[in-house]
Amino acid sequence: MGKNLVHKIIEAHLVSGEMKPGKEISIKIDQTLTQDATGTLACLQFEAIGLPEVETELSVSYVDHNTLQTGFENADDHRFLQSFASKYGVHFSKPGNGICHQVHLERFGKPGGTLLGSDSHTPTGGGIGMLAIGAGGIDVAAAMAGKPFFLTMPQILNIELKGKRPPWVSAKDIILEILRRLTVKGGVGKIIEYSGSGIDDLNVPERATITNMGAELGATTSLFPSDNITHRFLNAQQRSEDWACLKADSNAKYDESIEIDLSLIEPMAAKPHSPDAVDKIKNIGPIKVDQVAIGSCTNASYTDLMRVAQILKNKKVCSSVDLVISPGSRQVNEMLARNGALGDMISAGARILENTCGPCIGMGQAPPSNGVSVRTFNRNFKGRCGTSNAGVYLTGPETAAVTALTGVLTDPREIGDFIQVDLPESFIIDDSMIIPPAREKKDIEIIRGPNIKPLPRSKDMSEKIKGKIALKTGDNITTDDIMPAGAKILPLRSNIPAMAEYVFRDTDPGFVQRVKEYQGGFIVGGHNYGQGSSREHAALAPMYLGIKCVIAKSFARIHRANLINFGIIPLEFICHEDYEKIDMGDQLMIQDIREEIHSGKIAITNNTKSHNFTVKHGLSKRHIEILLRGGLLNYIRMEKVGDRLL
Ligand code: MIC
Ligand code: SF4
Repeated sequence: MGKNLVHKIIEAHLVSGEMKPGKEISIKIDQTLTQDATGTLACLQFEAIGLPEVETELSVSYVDHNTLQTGFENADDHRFLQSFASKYGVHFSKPGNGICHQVHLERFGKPGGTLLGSDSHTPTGGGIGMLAIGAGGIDVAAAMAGKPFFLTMPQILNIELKGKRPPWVSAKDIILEILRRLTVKGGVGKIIEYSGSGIDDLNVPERATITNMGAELGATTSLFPSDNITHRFLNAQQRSEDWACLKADSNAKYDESIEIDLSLIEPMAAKPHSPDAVDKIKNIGPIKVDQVAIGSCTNASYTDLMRVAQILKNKKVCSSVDLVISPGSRQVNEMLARNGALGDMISAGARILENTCGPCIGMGQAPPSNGVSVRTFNRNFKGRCGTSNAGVYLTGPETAAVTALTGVLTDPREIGDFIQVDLPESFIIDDSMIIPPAREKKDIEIIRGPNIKPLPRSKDMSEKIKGKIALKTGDNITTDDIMPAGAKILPLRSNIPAMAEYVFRDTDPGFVQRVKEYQGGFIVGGHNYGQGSSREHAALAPMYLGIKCVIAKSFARIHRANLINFGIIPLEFICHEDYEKIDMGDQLMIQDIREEIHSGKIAITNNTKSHNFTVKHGLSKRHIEILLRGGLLNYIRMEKVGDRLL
């Protein structure tokens, strides 16, 4: 049997372990990416590790999330990040240069390489044939320190795209169809490898739209082969030397395979409040829309926005709709400005925003009360847009643009002939907003504003854990639920004590008060606890509040890793009836946890209900060591690297 592409790339980077699904492996990381909202902590953690310089081939620090400078906090953080980058050998992409994933794809991604990013949409790089994985900031800090990245070897799911997509069916519709079939849990424990004749019709940014939203499937990452289409894209970015032809062997073996006939796909939308609540636009019907937002790392490439501009050309946005457009990068924006497309958008009545994440993470442009917003983004979790009673529909850019004109959710096929937009022969190349690190690093001073507070440190695991259940949740709790974002809270990302005041704000406004009264304790969750973003604040802030264990039916990958990294023990129900039997406020007790944790199963006593039950954890030996030491930072600092003790 031949090898699939994922196995080829992992094999070339394997540091330890066996490539058997479920086994722990570690891989060498070639490149890292951080963004400002998760990057300040990653930088503090790198500093705490204590190396003079990063040890990767390339590390880039992007500022794209927190650019709404309503106070000094964000601007101070930007200065900190820039001085850190200069001192430690990291490239710094200034605010306004674009969204990390879009810029990384344009300027740095390399087929066959590995990329670890402190953002869950790092798999966007899979569109260029890179094994690109999202992780918590501390894992990225460790990779910057030259350490391998540890993960559970996933199963490889082959999605074969067959047939030809009909006109007006976009890459977004393809991934929405996959989400409809597989759900937000369907990719957990898997890497998705795309193949089939259908991929010949998808350019690199379109492939990146699909791998980007693999994050919504819960997949570890998603990957396309690197072929002539990849070569053409890299050539247009004046990077043809970075190209390599990469594909699976013809008789490659996969753990699982599914086929998708592209000719059957129609324009789709994900309905509120989950990316997998997908239906055909024609089935949802012409609901009235208040806002259309086009942009994000999913759908703000040059070809996406050119098609939007062509649809808007010589037309006017409906009087009851607010249309906002945020280009994915400065390169995209400048191309549109120079070829006149930006003028077409402005003339139609679009509000042009910065080249940043913006409304996607609730940094402005919250829809009106009970409003309907159609967005080309990747997440529509309740409240993420900034208005808790608004409904967000996720669509492709064509649907969004047509909807902005009609004022109701509209299938783009209704406007007539398809508008063909090709990738340009060459993009405008201007990397002047990417600042390389200093040559002489020694004397560079790190500039810290008052918003940057020292990292809270966790302590060694105690002998026994006794505490109350501070919250019991249902399935699919997101990290946006645990640690909300938005214009008010995001600026506090470097200040954990301040952030901790907002944990579970929208899900349960009484949580923080209660957990303080309880002096910490337990959280109980359903399936897929912690899906969504990579923000380690969703583990660090509960740790700061004294949470010791989360017991859930199952966990999302990155959040589980973040819990371990910050010394919170992720435990799983063996018998789901035990989940039913416990309630908020119950007092739980785990005796001899330091001993018991080695056995894989842990006995818990519910003192309130006089009930005993057993949970499992599936932690590796390394995870257990990390937890015993109270978290990854303490663990790394104890480890020897060569003959140095960090
Ligand atoms: C998101 O889309 O939720 C974010 C904001 O990009 C996060 C990172 C963060 O919380 O800073 C992500 O996807 O990892
Ligand atoms: Fe930014 Fe949104 Fe992409 Fe997250 S999903 S990186 S907030 S554009």
